Amino acid sequence: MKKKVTAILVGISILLFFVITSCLPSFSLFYLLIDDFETGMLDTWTATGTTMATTTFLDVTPYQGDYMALLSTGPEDPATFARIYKTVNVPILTSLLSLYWQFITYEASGDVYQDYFKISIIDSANNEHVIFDKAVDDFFNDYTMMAATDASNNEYYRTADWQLFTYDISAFKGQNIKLCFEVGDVEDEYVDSIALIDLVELKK
Ligand SMILES: [Ca+2]
Ligand SMILES: [Ca+2]
Ligand SMILES: [Ca+2]
Repeated sequence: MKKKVTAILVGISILLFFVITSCLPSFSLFYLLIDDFETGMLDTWTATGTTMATTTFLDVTPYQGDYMALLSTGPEDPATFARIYKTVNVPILTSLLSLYWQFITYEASGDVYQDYFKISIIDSANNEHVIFDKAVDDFFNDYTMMAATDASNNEYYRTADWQLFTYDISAFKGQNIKLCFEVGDVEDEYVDSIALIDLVELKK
């Protein structure tokens, strides 16, 4: 009888565990919201350069909710790069890093000013794994870039829409990693580029 009760209690506990973990996505072993920037702050990130959570930038609004992260190589010269990173414990049952991004640049294609946007993972042994790294010409070659002008009538180009980026993060399960985003000027300091990021998640 005692064994039967114990078995039932164990069964109920397991059931409750799965119900609770599926109802509380941010505490689940299967899911971790790294950031959707809806607090309006980047205070959980270590930041260098011009970085912020913002509601709009030029003609772009967030992919999700009211806020997105912005990293810019401007506006104060000689701002040359911006970076944010945070330490994340990768839940053992997640295998996919998923996020949305846009790249905006005042540079033109086919020149030496190959400003870049890079995403990297620094593992628990402090090794950097670059998982996304594109420069101005890559964006023009690989994506639809739209031309527009800002309030000062300066021409800029931007990816036509939010882009989904996913990466198989299985190799880092259970580890404390640093997830880093960086945008940088190349060759000059004065013509800037901007990366926008939203809805950064780890999924099953
Ligand atoms: Ca958001
Ligand atoms: Ca530049
Ligand atoms: Ca700059």
